[in-house]
Amino acid sequence: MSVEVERKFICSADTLKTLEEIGVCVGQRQFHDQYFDNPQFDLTLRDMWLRKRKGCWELKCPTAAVSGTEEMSGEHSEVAALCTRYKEITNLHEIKQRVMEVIKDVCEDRDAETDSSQQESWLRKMNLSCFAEFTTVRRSFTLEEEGVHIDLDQADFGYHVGEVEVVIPEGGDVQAALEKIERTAQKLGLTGHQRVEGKMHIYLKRHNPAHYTKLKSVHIL
Ligand code: V4E
Repeated sequence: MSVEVERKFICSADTLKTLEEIGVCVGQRQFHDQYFDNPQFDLTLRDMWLRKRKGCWELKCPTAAVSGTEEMSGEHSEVAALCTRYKEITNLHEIKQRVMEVIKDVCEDRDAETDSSQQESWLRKMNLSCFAEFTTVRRSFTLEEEGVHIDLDQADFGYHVGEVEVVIPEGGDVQAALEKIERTAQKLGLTGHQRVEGKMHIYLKRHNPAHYTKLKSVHIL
């Protein structure tokens, strides 16, 4: 299992120019994301994000609380505050297990009526349906700094956002990842001191403001 440490940023014309100078564009692709939850939003209210992209499932979950040995110094805590950290689970069996631990309302009869999409009967059993979907055009860059990946996303609802990302193994060196992200942010001339909103923030504000407000009130968004 891996952990994604990531800082989002708004990509100004100047930032783009710098990125094109110091980074290598490794490609552009387009994908459609569908996010799933039950009617009570039991997953997202636990900061768990179940997604299907290009036929593959992924569950992003919060990492365990910062332990004593991992405590951040002042400088690191500032960087950490701008970043998110999520465990990424891509094994479908494990995803189902994790989701089942949270969703108590599992009903074996729910798929009795139709078997048109038998493969995904687990979604019906757990009463999961798509609550958000959008298409993204993504340009990806790498930098000389090892393990740093930069994506520039353009969502089909008109939001542009960049992210500097470092993926580490579970239990890996979070501080080293934060340092790489900080060095990259400095090279790109990023100045913001507040977390930048992701695509989901903007999508939910527009399409499900009540759920957006709920997630904000419990500090998940
Ligand atoms: C974790 C999360 C969501 C799932 C999507 O995560 P995100 O990294 O924003 O999307 P994307 O398309 O870049 O995924 P990738 O291709 O890197 O796998 S939706 C909302 N969250 C929580 C969240 C948060 N609380 N704060 C910020 C800044 N971003 C996401």
